[in-house]
Amino acid sequence: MAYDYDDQNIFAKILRGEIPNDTVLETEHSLAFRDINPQAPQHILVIPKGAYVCHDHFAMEATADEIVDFVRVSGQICADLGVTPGAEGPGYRVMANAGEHGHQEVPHYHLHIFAGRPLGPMLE
Ligand code: IU
Repeated sequence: MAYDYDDQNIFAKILRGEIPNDTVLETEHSLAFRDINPQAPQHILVIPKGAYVCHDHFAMEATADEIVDFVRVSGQICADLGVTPGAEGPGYRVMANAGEHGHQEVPHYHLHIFAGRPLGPMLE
């Protein structure tokens, strides 16, 4: 796989502190912040701090530490929101867009977490 990472993308600027964000959780390898245009009462984006373009890029080239940190952050957010079915919460959705057919708008890997309302069927 060969990915050209555009370091001028908006999330790269957020990571460099050039643009403000509404941070929910930050760790050594990951940052989670509120989506600027929320599609649900809770809409949080989780991004790795590393320069990964999309899900498969991250999954195949990130270190084990980065991957564990990222997945744990996503789970911690769900727990913090109180939406986990394991604690009798109402549930949530995690989703990652990739490339043109996936309708990815920002070319820095990000996981969407949606919660706070019934989310309906997965695809339009
Ligand atoms: P997508 O998966 O690449 O389509 O999602 C990009 C998301 O980034 C989308 O939900 C935007 O509302 C969100 N976003 C943001 O939170 N802050 C920004 O400055 C920009 C986009 I530009």
